[in-house]
Amino acid sequence: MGLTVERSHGREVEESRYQRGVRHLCDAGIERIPRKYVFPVSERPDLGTERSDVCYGSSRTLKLPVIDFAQLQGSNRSQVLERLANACEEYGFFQLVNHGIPSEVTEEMGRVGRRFFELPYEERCKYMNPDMRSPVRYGTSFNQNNDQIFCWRDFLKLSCHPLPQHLPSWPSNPPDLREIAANYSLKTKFLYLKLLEVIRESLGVKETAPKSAEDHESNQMARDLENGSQIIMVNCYPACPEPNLTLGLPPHSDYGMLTLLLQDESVRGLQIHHGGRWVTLEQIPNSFVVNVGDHLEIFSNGRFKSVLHRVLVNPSLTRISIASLHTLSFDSTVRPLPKLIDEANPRCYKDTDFASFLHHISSVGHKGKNFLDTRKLT
Ligand SMILES: O=C(O)CCC(=O)C(=O)O
Repeated sequence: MGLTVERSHGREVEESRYQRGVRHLCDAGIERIPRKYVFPVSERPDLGTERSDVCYGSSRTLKLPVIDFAQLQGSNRSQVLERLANACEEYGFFQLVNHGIPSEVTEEMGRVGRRFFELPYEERCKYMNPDMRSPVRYGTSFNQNNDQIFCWRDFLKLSCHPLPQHLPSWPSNPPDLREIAANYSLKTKFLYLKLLEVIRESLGVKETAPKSAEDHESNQMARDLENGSQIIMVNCYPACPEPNLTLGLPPHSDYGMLTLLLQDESVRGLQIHHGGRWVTLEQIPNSFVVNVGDHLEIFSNGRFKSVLHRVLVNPSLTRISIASLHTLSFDSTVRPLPKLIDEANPRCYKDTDFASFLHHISSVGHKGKNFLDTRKLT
């Protein structure tokens, strides 16, 4: 009896250690990863024999289609629109260059994100909060309340809309984090809205004076998108002594319309599921990796794909990435665009909203594309 109580107390102590995050675990110094982080053999990454730090996981790499944002404003617009639509259909991802956000803004954001994770645990943990709905959260794994196996990631979540409401609750340390992240959020929101305009055009939607109920609905949606949700996730994947046994993030799709991802230029790690296998994305300096989320897959009635992706960890380098996730406001509804529904292309998805996604992940968890699957009409 005494032994059982002691064991269960030991497990609780271990569990509370993991709840403090990977960075905290690594600060204590470890040579092997605890069992809590070991994925089943079938879910582990195949890292081959590659051992160099920067090229880690590079045995199968992929160059994403490149979209030159500046060219969308010029005479090549229709060709770029076509390339964009093809990328969203075939890969669910593309790489955006010449996007107009100065490199100082993106570099500062990456640096301040890194500095946040270098703060002492006592400072970071002020923002620890197990409630997934909380607008500001420092946390670990994917969903630390539900995950049986923890992934090798800590994160800082910053809700950005409306900014004046949320800004005062963002971390006050590092002292310049609020200013840098606020500037970054405004610039990425502007870029997202521009991109979405282009994406809607590539799906055949034009902003016109409303002539029909359908036009009204479409214009209402444009307004909803402007007032929509933006969440910045600063992801930190500490160097891992056994990267072949775990993942920084397990396979998942993003819930929203679009995600603009700023990758760590010196450490690869993002893999997408393409052509039936996992491939590591090659990086292009000064670019964003942009991906289609579940809401855009629904809106496009399945034409654009919200593709599974996951993250590898590195044996000796800490990787930082900044994901800016955009979608409708919390209570707006997304549904397939009526223009894209006909006899040959019947409606594929039920109406959905952000609130039901949050309810789904906090109760069932988020594995693969399981949320999108619940929205499918068979
Ligand atoms: O770190 C990355 O490269 C990807 C991050 C990601 O997939 C996410 O935040 O959902």
